[in-house]
Amino acid sequence: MAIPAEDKNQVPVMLEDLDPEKVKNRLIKKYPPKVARKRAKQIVVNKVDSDGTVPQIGSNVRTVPGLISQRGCCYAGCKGVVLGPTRDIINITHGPVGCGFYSWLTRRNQTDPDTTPGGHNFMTYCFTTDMQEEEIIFGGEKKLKQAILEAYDNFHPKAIAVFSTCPVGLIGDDVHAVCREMKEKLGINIFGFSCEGYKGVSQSAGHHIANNGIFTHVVGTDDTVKAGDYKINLLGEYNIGGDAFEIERLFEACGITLVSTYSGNSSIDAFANSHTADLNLIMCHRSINYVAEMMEKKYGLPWTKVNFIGAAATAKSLRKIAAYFEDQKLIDRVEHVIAEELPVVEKACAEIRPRTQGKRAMLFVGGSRAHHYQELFAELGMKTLSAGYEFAHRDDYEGRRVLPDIKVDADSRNIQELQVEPDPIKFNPRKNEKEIRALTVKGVEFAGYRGMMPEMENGSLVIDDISQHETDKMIAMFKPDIFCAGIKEKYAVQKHGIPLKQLHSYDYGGPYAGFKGAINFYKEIDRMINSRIRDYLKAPWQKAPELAAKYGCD
Ligand code: CFM
Repeated sequence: MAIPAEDKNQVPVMLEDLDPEKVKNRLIKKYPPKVARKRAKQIVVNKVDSDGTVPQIGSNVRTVPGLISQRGCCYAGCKGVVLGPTRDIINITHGPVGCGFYSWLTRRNQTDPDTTPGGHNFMTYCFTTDMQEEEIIFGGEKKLKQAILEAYDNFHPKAIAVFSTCPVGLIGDDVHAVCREMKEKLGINIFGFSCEGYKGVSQSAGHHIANNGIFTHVVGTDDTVKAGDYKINLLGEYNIGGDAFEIERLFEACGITLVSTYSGNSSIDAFANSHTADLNLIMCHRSINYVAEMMEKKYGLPWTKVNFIGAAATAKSLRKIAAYFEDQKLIDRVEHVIAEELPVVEKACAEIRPRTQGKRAMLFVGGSRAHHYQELFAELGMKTLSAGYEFAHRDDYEGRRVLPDIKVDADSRNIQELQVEPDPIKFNPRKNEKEIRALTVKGVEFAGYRGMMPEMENGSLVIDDISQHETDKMIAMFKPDIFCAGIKEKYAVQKHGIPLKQLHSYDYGGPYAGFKGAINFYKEIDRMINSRIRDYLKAPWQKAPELAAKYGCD
């Protein structure tokens, strides 16, 4: 079937009716040859072989200048994503005021305010050195020391972290030396991050830098062993829209002790003794796999991948935890919780599903949600036509099995890899090799992640770091029923008459994790795709066709 013209009257086309290679060519047709060649590597027609191998996808490479990308910067990944949600560290942005101000409270990472005596919650504050020309010329270290001192005098926090913005790297301020000096002077934990916005190719570099810093300066500094039989850490869950609250509720119901979450609803004390837990669970592989790997090497803590997005995935993840601890009491309690909660979710889904069945979604988000949210859409009987990450690496697409084949380029080499050795005293393998093997046979896979592509249908288009141009083309060709992305894309997409669900901030909704979250999501998607509001709206060029020529593209 020929690819139809992209116009307002176009009826939705099924991807399976088209040759996906032709669709791909349509996406890159307008680019200059060099750009088209580069983008062609990042747009892949999915094909899953019987052993789970998928085609190679270009990812974690520089965005072509001039293309409108969804990506953020290294500073955003470090300060905003990984360290930002922790309530009781004073996070000082060393840089011009805009970097601090625009990264303040925009991610909807929620927290318990901690109203106990001596408890801190700095989430509602924005701390920055507000660099001026004077510091750019004569250096900003003096002002940074002053800012640390002022923050300390006013709040007496347990810890202060300093985040470098672009100019800091350019003028050569040594934030680490300043932090060491002030740590000595004030006697609290103070540490810095060289997470200048320009480092790496996206916020992914910032995740890595944040992981290194938290591991070096915080993890393992408190050996207090908490009470509880089944102690876990939840890594890569940031409590957007209250997701972590719902997951915490489930852990509590199951009798599982959560030592720390990296870093939704978290406190620095929890990171400090997170090495005393017995299992690391990874939600978002992209942003935090480094901490899991380093904790395994240094402390002997195994990690396993979980997913609490989707009702079935939630039940599966809870069962996985129970299987790991090999205790019938826990297994029974988890089964009891699932038996109590899952039918309620299934009932809600069954009511909504007739209205969502067969509808089509596209997801272009971050480094993990474009995968996880496909679960919820599948539960609603919906199809994911196309999906992609902004900044993920090949292992997030193709699975960790490709790790040895990933070529480390100059941009990645720029980000420090910590050399981690087993701790001479604290290293304690929680399971021996035999136990690990036996559990693997039972389906508890360790240090593994299959990636997004093996779980997507053959023929679906996987697009890394999608551009605005490609987004417009995809929408014009396929008219999906819903498009998932973020605030930067939201209104451009909605001008096509397609509802956009923000999968970063959840718009104003959530939680979407766990059992209760799944119900919230079903209802939200039903409301969005079955709203008739768009049928009543006409753009000026739809009312007056002569305007189409004026505003139309190719
Ligand atoms: Fe992980 Fe995230 Fe994501 Fe991410 Fe993010 Fe986010 Fe995201 Mo926005 S840590 S990779 S850097 S799941 S902020 S909570 S929603 S892009 S898909």
